[in-house]
Amino acid sequence: HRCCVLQVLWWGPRLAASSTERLPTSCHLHIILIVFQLFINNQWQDAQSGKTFPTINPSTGEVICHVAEADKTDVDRAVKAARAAFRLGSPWRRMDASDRGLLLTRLADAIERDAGYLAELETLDNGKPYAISYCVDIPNVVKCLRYYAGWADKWEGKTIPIDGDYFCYTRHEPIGVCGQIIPWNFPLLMQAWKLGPALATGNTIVMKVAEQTPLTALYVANLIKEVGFPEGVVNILPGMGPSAGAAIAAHMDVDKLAFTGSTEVGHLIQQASGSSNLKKVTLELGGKSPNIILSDANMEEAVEQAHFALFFNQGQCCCAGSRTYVQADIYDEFVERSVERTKNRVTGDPFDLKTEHGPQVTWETQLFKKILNYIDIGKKEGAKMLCGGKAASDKGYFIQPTVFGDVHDQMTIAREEIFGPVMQIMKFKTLEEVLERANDTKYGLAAAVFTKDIDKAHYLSSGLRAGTVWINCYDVFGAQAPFGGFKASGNGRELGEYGLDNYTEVKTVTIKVPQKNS
Ligand SMILES: *[C@@H]1O[C@H](CO)[C@@H](O)[C@H](O)[C@H]1NC(C)=O
Ligand SMILES: CC(=O)N[C@H]1CO[C@H](CO)[C@@H](O)[C@@H]1O
Repeated sequence: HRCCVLQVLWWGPRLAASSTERLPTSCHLHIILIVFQLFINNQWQDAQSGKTFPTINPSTGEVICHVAEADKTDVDRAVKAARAAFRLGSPWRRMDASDRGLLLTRLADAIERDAGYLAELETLDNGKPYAISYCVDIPNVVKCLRYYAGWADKWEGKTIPIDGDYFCYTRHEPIGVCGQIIPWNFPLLMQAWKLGPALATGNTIVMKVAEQTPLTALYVANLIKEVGFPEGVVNILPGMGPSAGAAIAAHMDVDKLAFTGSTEVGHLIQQASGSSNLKKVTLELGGKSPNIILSDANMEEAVEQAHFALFFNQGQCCCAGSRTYVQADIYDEFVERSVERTKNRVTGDPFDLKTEHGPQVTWETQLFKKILNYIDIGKKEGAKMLCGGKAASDKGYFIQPTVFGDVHDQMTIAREEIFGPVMQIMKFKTLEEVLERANDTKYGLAAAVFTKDIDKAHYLSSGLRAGTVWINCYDVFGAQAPFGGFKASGNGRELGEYGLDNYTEVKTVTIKVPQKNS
């Protein structure tokens, strides 16, 4: 294997010792390599400044390794490489669409081949339970890339019958150099959501990965090179938002920016586009998604799904069901059962296959401490804390799964995105009332309804102002179905055929058709 290796890490033996079921180890030797530099033009490079930053294991608070830290000059280098790769006549621009699809398929195959290793790395760096990394995140990464591989040679324009003696058609062209900024809650999956549609449509990429969780993306960079993507098509930069992220957002030679993260930063990104080159911006931002449980719902399933809707991924989901509305006549029973379920949530070492709940990703004030602060505010504002409420261990960034009952709509914990394992349960009486209350938020990412009554399901799903509505389920994603937000939850859609639109420029070509043979 010809990659340049700065440091080598191997956690294999440690995992084998801590898990009963050893997952596939058809691992090839080269998959143990990971480089902690910037990936620019298919080469591993140090940051020009020489700076590095530590990435932390959230289960222990210990430093895993130091990673090169990109800033503006490195972004410039990466954009130059991406621009050169996009030039007309370049190998990437001349490549058959079917071959672009094949490269994506091969990337999916390589990720699948190395799934065990990638899942270990994801859990080490992010803290999510290994069973989730291996059984949820990685398979969805593979499916997403395969789905978009299929689109590469099927994304067609139209012929249009305009008036006059003209032949008019549209071409779906790539937008160009795409900046992509991805978050730390699903590092591999968010990387795939961004790579898939951008590459299927023939763009080139400068991707900033989250400084909290850079490792798996760098590993995937290796695979991108291995499967044969031409130089400069994908460039991957670990770095900080205010330096590397801001430099991409304000760059005059970046044609499009796709960002997933907080609404706060979404405002900055959109402004940076407005004050630079009006690059196209798609945003997938925060949420405070309502999950509405009607009294006719299957109680056991509703309790389990509402629990999952909030606590999945330690509550670190943009679409978390963080306002649980329960109809008055089943409210008491629902609350009691939810508290019981939450107390039984298995919290601990994410490498233990029984663990449901790992640590939060970081200690930084904006995450771990912010969550504990929200819990305090909840108590002060008069919500009833029914379980949890504290840090769960003195080592690592664990927070006890926490449930609040008797929450009112105007309380801070009912309005702001907590992004942690804190559940808010509210009571409602009528459907009209709950619809008004559910929509009364600046966000509009997702919503859910639990009921056996199809009329009620339709009434609520058509009235809810959200990009995704789940009925009798939660967090069901498919690469085929679009995802994105109404209101301050974002612009544009990811996944599905709709996701291709936001990586495409439509070019109208009109040709005069002679009416007689000259
Ligand atoms: C995303 O694509 C759709 C369909 O072309 C378009 O209407 C929309 O404006 C795009 N959104 C953004 C933010 O680019
Ligand atoms: C605050 C808000 O947006 N309320 C709306 C919620 O949705 C219903 C039905 O679509 C509207 O009537 C409300 O105005």
